[in-house]
Amino acid sequence: MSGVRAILFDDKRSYLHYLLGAIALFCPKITLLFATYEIAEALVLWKFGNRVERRKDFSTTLGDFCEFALGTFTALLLIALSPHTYGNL
Ligand SMILES: [Ca+2]
Repeated sequence: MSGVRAILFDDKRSYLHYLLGAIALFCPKITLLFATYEIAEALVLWKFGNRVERRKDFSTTLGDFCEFALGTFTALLLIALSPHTYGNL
């Protein structure tokens, strides 16, 4: 079966990605650092890994970005739904 797959929460670092995504809402520079790290990691594995590792790494890298985005989305949602925010409406 072909297509693009994102493997989410595949290891313990995934929770760190999620947390970093939430923190990035308050410190956007983290997004740049995270993206740089993920792209560098993917390039190293693409250059030196075998075919299976390359395909798996693309899915896990995409998953890492999704975890990060989910963390940001969760933080945004919690802020939007907090009573403090409603108080300002
Ligand atoms: Ca992951």
